[in-house]
Amino acid sequence: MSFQLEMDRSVKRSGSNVVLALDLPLDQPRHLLSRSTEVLERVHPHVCAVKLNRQLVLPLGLFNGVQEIVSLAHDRELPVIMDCKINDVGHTNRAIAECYFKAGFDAVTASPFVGWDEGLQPVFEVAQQMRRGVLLLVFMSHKGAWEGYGQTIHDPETRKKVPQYVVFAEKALSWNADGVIVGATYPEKIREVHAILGKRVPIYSPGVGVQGGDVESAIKAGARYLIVGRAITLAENPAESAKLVRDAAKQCLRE
Ligand code: 3DU
Repeated sequence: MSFQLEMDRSVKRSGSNVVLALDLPLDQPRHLLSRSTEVLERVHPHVCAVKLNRQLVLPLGLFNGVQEIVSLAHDRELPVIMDCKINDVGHTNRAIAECYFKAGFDAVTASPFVGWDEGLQPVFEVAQQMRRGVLLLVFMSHKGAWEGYGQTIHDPETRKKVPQYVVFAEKALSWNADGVIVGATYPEKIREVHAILGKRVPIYSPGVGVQGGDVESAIKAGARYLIVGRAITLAENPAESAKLVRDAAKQCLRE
């Protein structure tokens, strides 16, 4: 089954389009592992997928602690995304993607700044071989995202002046990406990217809550999935917070 189909099924099954970013403050590895599994156990009925970050992989190790979390998510029927933002040269990119896929991850994130030839082509190749997904960063959620994703460039193919993120959205189509990332803090960018991608490539939007993004504006602009971390993981009641975000998103999708 393709990653996109897996996500569609998970949304139908869970009734949620919230991806839990399982980010927790640094701690002793064994505390981090038990806290991560505890949050996941509480929150899993209200989300459609889990996203892990290197801030968890580094202290826990990929084939020890992290694999345990991946298995737990799979036992709860949730796909797991590794937010590793791959951005090196091809042979190391391929090895990095392969490691995460062997550990059980269903998709990885990657940066289109490195290009296709000897860049992301090997990542898409290994993802296709192992039937996993690749999500491309198109416009990140932080303030400085403008400096890279927002710059105006001369498109070498058309020789026209275009915003960098528009070129990246077009690459998502031509490279057959399984999704793109556009920050919820820039709903106008979500709208523009959605106009390019339509229903073919879904938009995953991080930045809701602590970073200042808003559920309603992200969904109404065209985000299919919301990636939410600290607003859930650091809440007094993570399950309740996840439920609130899920219900707010559902409400906007109905309107
Ligand atoms: O701000 P939050 O705590 O909801 O976390 C957002 C997560 O999404 C976090 O793991 C971060 O690494 C990831 N992310 C962004 O915040 C922005 C991006 O453009 C891409 C990923």
